[in-house]
Amino acid sequence: YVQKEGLYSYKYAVNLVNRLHRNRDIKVLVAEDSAVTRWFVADLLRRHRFQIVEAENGKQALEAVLADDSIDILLTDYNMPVMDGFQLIHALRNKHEKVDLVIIGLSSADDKYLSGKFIKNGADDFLYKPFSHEEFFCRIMHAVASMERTRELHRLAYTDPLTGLHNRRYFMEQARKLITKADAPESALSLAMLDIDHFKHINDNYGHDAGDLVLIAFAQSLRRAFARFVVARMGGEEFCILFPGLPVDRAARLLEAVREQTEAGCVDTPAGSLSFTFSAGLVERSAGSLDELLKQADMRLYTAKEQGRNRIEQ
Ligand code: GH3
Ligand code: MG
Ligand code: MG
Ligand code: MG
Ligand code: MG
Repeated sequence: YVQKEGLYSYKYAVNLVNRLHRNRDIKVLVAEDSAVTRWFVADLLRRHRFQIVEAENGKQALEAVLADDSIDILLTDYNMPVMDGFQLIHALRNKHEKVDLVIIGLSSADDKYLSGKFIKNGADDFLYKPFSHEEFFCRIMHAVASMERTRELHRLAYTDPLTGLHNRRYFMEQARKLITKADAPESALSLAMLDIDHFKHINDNYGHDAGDLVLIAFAQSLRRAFARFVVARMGGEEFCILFPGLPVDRAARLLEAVREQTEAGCVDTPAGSLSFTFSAGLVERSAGSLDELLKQADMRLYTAKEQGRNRIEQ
């Protein structure tokens, strides 16, 4: 792999090949009214293996982004007919709350103020036209790196490291969103709070590592059974599931199947094969807040425990 300065090292070349391979998953929208510039930019991007979508003006670009959630990066010109670059960015950032989309403005070098205006309107970066290939790729790869960092940060912030399920933070955010969205009285929404029975005994008798394996196995069965719903580990051996669109009796039937399956199954650990059960409190959304709903679910869970465990209280 030769460049002006000489040969790249083997390690650099391998990194580059991997990078190019990953670029295949990244979709870039080029919004530019000049066919020549659009072709030039798309050609550069194609060389780095990006997926490319093109738009001839701001309106087309806006429609493309709204119709296709998989667009990761927008490269936009300022001066375009129908809708210019600033109007486009403004609509995306403010009206449609597209916060994850990386936006890079293309400014002509003869207007020194454009770059600042791009950033103020919500662009992440800008490029003066004409640009060198080197700068173009540096800017794009910088944007890709920052996009990947942000996504990784999101993943870490919303995932429980032991089980890989969503965590409490994710659950609370989603629940709050869904509860306000499902405000129409006809759209049901159920919430279940699950807690493994006598989990302390499992830790005491089989060891903490075996306890961890039980949590992982339980999380796996919840993920499989409730793939369509929001499942989260709230902490310790407590899990919550949100069932948008399901009234309690239907959510109860689904949960009951998992309760039976859990009771009948077992988990293999180095300390031996062990079985466990769980209890759950199940509620349906009424007029109250999320906190009230959680409190109610917790009370029912407490009742399920009092009444002998391994049961679902609704
Ligand atoms: P109950 O049936 O009333 O729910 O009894 P319990 O023993 O399940 O409940 P308790 O709250 O007394 O004990 C929960 C235990 O879970 C205590 C804590 O040490 C353990 N625990 C919390 N997080 C973890 C974890 O990540 N791994 C393991 N192995 N244990 C954990
Ligand atoms: Mg233009
Ligand atoms: Mg407990
Ligand atoms: Mg417990
Ligand atoms: Mg508990």
